[in-house]
Amino acid sequence: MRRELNVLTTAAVATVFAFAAQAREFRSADVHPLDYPTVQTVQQIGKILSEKTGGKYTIKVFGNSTLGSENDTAEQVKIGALDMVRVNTAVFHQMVPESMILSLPFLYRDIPHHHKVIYGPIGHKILEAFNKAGYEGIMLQDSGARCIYSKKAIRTLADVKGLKLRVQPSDLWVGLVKAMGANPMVMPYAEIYTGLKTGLVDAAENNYPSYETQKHFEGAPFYNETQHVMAPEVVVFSKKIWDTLTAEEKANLKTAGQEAEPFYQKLWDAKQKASRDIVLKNGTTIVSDVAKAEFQAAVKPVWDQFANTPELKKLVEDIVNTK
Ligand code: GTR
Repeated sequence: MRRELNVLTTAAVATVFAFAAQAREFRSADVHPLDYPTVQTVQQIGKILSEKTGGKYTIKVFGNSTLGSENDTAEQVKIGALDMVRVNTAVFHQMVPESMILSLPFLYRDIPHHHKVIYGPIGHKILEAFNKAGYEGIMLQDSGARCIYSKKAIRTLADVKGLKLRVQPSDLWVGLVKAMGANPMVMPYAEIYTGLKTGLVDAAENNYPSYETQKHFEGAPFYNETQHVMAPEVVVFSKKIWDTLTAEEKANLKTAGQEAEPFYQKLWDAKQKASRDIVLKNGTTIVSDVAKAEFQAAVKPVWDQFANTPELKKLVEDIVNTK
């Protein structure tokens, strides 16, 4: 009996070892804290994937820019040193121009229109385009409407003239802010807080959750509802590592991304409201009477400047015509 048990135990241990040798934890990076909707959603994709693969694959997210800036981590993913990353699509504007079109200023009629585009056939097709740049697109995410925050109230275009305004590293962002008459200052996300505090920049622009969680309100207490761009986030996987997966594993990852869409949106909607409340409690002045038509007219030329091929123009048309 004792001997049989020993044999059994050895067999069980061998199975566990065999499984452990096969089991794989994908590593993903994010600039946001671990309780932020983008991070929680990549963890959720990991949960779904683990269920689909009987525990073979899981995902661990490293948040708070601990693995580097968005550009650095995207580079690591490209060479296969990191499995995945969640970043803003700005990182890919040059590499995957289709992703840039999603961030054209004042592109969407309203939030439902934005959701139809990013979570519908157009968004899923754009995810496919990441392939040519060395990535596999897993999921797009609504990132709300970005607004300019500053040390003074901004209501008209004249108020932004000459402002040193932090932008993400992308030609579209630089062009957009120049078209408004401000001075674009490219800088990584993790440096904005100090930039605002030391006066290296006068202003930045982002959604409520970023403004709140990074405490940018401390250096820029006016949140001006310019709502100039809805710039989606994207979760991408390394093509180098992707190519080592079976067809079934690839399909599981893709579906896990799509299945996580409603999970993300629910967290995001709640976070936007909560962050708005928090900044108000911390003394932020929300300026909502912004002359948006003026901003819209000033940045409209950016559409033609960046949607500069027949394919990209057609994509803009398809987005505008999405009902
Ligand atoms: C946030 C976004 C980040 C990053 C950041 C930025 O809204 O979630 O991925 O792009 O903005 O402005 O750098």
